[in-house]
Amino acid sequence: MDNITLIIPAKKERESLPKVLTELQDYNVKIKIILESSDYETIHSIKDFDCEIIHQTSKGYGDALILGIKNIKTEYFCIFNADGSFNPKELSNMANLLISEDGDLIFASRYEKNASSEDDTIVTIIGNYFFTFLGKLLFNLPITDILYTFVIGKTDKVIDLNLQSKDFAFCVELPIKAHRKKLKLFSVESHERSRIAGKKKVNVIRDGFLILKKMIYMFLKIN
Ligand SMILES: Nc1nc2c(ncn2[C@@H]2O[C@H](COP(=O)(O)OP(=O)(O)O)[C@@H](O)[C@H]2O)c(=O)[nH]1
Ligand SMILES: [Mg+2]
Repeated sequence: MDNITLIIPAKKERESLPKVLTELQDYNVKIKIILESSDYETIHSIKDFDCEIIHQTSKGYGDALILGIKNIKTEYFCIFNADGSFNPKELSNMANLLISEDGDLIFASRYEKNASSEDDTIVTIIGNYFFTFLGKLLFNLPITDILYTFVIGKTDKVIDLNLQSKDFAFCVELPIKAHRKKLKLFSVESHERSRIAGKKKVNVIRDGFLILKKMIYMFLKIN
């Protein structure tokens, strides 16, 4: 797996990120953490780990991922979270599938058969099903969990998409643009763990609205 770079956006994750990086020491992957320079506590918490830190000049989850993508030098990339909810044990299965099925992007899914989430609440389950349904209805997306954004794929293909969303609308811009470019995408089952510590950064109302707006704009081809 030395040809995979994990891009990990992090915001105020001083309790979780060191544990995530400790767990990742057993895996032969390159790691880039993308965060704001002012996030001193998170930066300090990972000073002893072998990973690259990339400082954002702007803000936001999507902004961090776009910056991370621009800096990848390996053939494959993976979007990974700093909160401990993604299990690195799933990486090799995802990477093997990408290669054996000659896919471009694989989207892990909490809603496939034999999948689960310890982090979902009733509200997030409803939201996730709603946005995944909308993705199928408006864009015919062949994925079963549009907002999870535990994604592995080919670096050159994702760079080509020229992604723009600086906020959580990134989660829908990625599969919609990829499908429009006729990339080969599919879902694979995943078990989401609960976050280790710290606070969830997604605000259901604010970010739900931004995501809905992005989907409508993309459907109408406004941007
Ligand atoms: N750099 C950066 N990372 C962020 C931002 N918002 C969230 N993240 C990171 O993105 C990942 C997903 O956020 P999280 O709170 O776990 O989202 P949720 O579990 O889907 O509600 C985590 O690693 C966060 O630390 C942000 O504004 N900037
Ligand atoms: Mg999370």
